[in-house]
Amino acid sequence: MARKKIALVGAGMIGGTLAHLAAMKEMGDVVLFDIAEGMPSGKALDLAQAAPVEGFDSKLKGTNDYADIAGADVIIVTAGVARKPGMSRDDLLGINLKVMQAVGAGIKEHAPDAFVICITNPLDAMVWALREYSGLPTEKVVGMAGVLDSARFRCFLAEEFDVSVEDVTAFVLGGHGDTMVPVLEYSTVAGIPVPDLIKMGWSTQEKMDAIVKRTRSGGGEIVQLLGNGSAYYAPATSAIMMAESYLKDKKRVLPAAANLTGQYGVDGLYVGVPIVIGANGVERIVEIELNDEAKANFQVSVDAVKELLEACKGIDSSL
Ligand code: TXD
Repeated sequence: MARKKIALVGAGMIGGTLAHLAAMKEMGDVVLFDIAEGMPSGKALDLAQAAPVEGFDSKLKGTNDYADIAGADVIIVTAGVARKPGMSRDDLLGINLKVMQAVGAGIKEHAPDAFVICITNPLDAMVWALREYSGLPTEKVVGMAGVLDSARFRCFLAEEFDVSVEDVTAFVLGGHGDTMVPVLEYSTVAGIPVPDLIKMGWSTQEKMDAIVKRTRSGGGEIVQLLGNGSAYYAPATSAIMMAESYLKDKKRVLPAAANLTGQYGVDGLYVGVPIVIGANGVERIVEIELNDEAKANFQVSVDAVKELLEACKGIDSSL
């Protein structure tokens, strides 16, 4: 049986970390694609030289040629540029939209059967554009943000409750970052919902509000500390979890940006919701009853995504 193939489009900070994780877990052979010359091959060679020490047999290859992603089972896209000082959100949108056009064409031509996970920001718009440009079925194209946002939330909750991160589950909806909607009623410690934990005296509503706020700006906190670039360890590990659920048909229930077709009253947009990821890609969209506050917050997220899509359509009228 042939080994699985994982193609990483964008071999920067997240791309390199994805390659390291995929190889260490022996998820399959790894191809690192980037437009930068030399760099993807350098990273692939460096990682290949870690193989004898770690004992993994995954083969690694760096490339500037889309033909090398042919036959990939999973493609994780981080290609693009991050916002630099003086650049507006629309400038960034215009540049990364062009990148998605190139990446979408490459995937369409060489790996139309892959399961594609998009990470490039602004996430909810870029995953939609990548789906449009690649022409892949909507259940085979998803965006990674919710796993990361909920991991940040779980990390802070575990710290506050002084319990293992493993016993904390978090439920988040909506867009990436500022418009993320944490649902406290469905966030738990070993099955006990957060509002009950507050009643039990484990924490206070004020502390929960502060944690929600910190989670929403979790990416910005790291950008400021790093001084050069954005988070990459947790984003990479989050995307790997989604890839594993697909490759192993685990049917994990994970928050991710998925194409909605009427769920939550939304049609034709990619928004963060809990989904089931299995061998068929997005196998189910989990639709729960939201309380009024969550509904209102979710709507803010949806409106923000709509605005971004309009901006994309303004830049490229073929969309
Ligand atoms: O939760 C989330 N979705 C995110 C998103 C969390 C953290 C970071 N998030 C976004 O991921 C971030 O705003 C960026 O848009 C992406 C990738 O972040 P990373 O830190 O890996 O960025 P790098 O190191 O700049 O890498 C981007 C690479 C770089 O090597 C470029 O040469 C390459 O993308 N690039 C391209 N590759 C292929 N094709 C094209 N056209 C291209 N343009 C640039």
